[in-house]
Amino acid sequence: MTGKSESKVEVAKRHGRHLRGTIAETLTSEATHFGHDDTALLKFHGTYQQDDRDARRALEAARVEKAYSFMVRVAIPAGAITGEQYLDLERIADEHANGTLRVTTRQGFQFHGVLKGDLKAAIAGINRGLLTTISACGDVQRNVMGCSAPLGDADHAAVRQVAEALALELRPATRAYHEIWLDGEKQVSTDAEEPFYQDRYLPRKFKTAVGLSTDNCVDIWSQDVGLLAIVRDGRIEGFNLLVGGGLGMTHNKADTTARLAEPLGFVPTEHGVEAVRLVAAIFRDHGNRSDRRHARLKYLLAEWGIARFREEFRRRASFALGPAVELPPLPFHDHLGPHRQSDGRWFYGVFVQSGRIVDTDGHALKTALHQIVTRLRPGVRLTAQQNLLLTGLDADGIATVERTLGAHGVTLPAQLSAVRRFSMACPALPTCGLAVAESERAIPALLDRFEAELDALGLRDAPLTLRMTGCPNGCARPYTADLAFVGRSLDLYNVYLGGGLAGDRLVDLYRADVPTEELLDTVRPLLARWAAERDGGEGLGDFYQRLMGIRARRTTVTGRELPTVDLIPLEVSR
Ligand code: SRM
Ligand code: SF4
Repeated sequence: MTGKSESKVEVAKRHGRHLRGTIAETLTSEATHFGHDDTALLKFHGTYQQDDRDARRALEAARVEKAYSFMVRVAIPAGAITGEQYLDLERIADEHANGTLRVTTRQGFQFHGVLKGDLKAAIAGINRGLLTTISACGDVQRNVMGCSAPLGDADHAAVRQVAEALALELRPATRAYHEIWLDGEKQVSTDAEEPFYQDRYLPRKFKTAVGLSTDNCVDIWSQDVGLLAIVRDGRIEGFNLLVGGGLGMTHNKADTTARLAEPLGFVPTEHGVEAVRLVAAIFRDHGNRSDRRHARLKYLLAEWGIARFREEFRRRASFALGPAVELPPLPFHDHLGPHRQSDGRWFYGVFVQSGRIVDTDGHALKTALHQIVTRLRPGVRLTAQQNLLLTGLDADGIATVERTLGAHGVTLPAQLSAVRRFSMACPALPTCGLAVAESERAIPALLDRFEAELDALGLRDAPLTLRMTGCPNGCARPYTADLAFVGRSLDLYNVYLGGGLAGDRLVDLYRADVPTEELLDTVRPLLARWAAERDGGEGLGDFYQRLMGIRARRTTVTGRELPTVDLIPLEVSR
């Protein structure tokens, strides 16, 4: 605690009677939208009040109310659902939202454009399919990530079990969700209702992932807390517990930082869930509750240092925390295309650009997936790269998947360029209330241009993560990418360089305030040098680091970085 006064959101939580507020009353009233406190509480229920940013100016000029609608987020531990659940969600998107489904960067699904009158039906429908939206947003543990590849081996199965156990362990206990959305019996809120979260929940969002030393597909270093399973001979020997990662920052604010998690110690397998609960409890009791900009766990780590945090953890733990296991850089797999499961069946990873499942001209991904899932009833898994895996298929099933995708104009993974395959973009405009620039709508054209350039340089298959966001909050994890464009204001981006697929190094600010049209030009000389001088399979971020003579792994970036000076002129050396 800081001794300063509570932030407004803290007050709303404390007065909210364990997430009830006046949500139920507003829901049945004529009001078109919710007030401030309810809007804060609604997030814990998995929904954000938004308005159409494209229409804002015209409505304001006409002195008409904003065009309100809701984003609804489904929390799916380790991104695993059944084919039936997928079809349910698709139907809800058609009946109650804007007809699209969006795979998120944390392996959840989002609906956009849900009107207030549809909100209850949408959330109730999601629950009827045995999924939930509670704690998909809000100051609680968010969707627990875990490698979703159904390889069928012991370590992948264990990751999913731990992710599910963690989700249950830290799910809010309040009955408010059932009362409001599922017509549960009304109860009076008491102090005993939330034994762990109490009346104010956590100071801020809390993000957890279960990773594997054999695959960093969940970007484990950017999480508040990571359980990194140490895998030897296909068995998990325990977890390295990582704490204090987080990517959001604010432009020009040096006291806001993106930060990678650091190892706290080694935790025996059977204590993994307890370890995360302990970290959450320390955060609950000591996190900043007056300034939301500094309320994430990473700022407590920065303030205390790892040694004090470890001491507090040991004081609370019922088990011995060992020294973290030293690991080489973690490999990364995107799981796209056909892969064998250990039971002899197959799974197929489908590329979903920016996670958006929609039919557009000549690219009918939504229809293709509908046909495949209806016909083959595969399992469905969502990946942290906004893609989707279809599981439990036989060899004929793989052929059906490829044929159906091809017939609907969906490019198969083997034909994708690396820059497209590894790309990610956040939703930004027109739904995100915090966006200052385009992202999801801008990235297709940008990728077309990058693809043409990289093809010409012979770099079509060279590993390159290009990530784009409409503001510095970091929702598509730009600060661990090889190359990132982060919105500064409409049509202007900061260009970052130097991360990579391993996700264990943060970027440098390379150029500030670059117009959309000049993004490619800005990095063109560097791409040319990468083509001419790259060392074996070296990725762009690694090449950039070598060029700049940077050896150390960079673990923090602040909102007030200066652009990198070109230490070496960026002409192609001959
Ligand atoms: Fe995020 C806020 C979308 C992953 C950092 N994020 C938002 C909101 C809810 C905007 C808002 O507060 O009004 C965005 C909704 C936009 C829309 O229209 O849908 C939004 N975030 C997303 C998603 C959908 C992006 C995507 O392309 O998939 C991701 C949902 C994941 C999920 O299923 O839970 C998403 N957000 C992330 C990540 C990446 C991750 O978690 O691995 C980050 C960076 C990691 C981190 O948290 O530090 C991230 N989002 C933020 C922040 C900055 C938080 C901070 O402490 O600095 C905000 C702003 C905030 O919380 O105030 C934010
Ligand atoms: Fe919105 Fe910014 Fe997140 Fe993009 S990065 S979804 S613009 S909050």
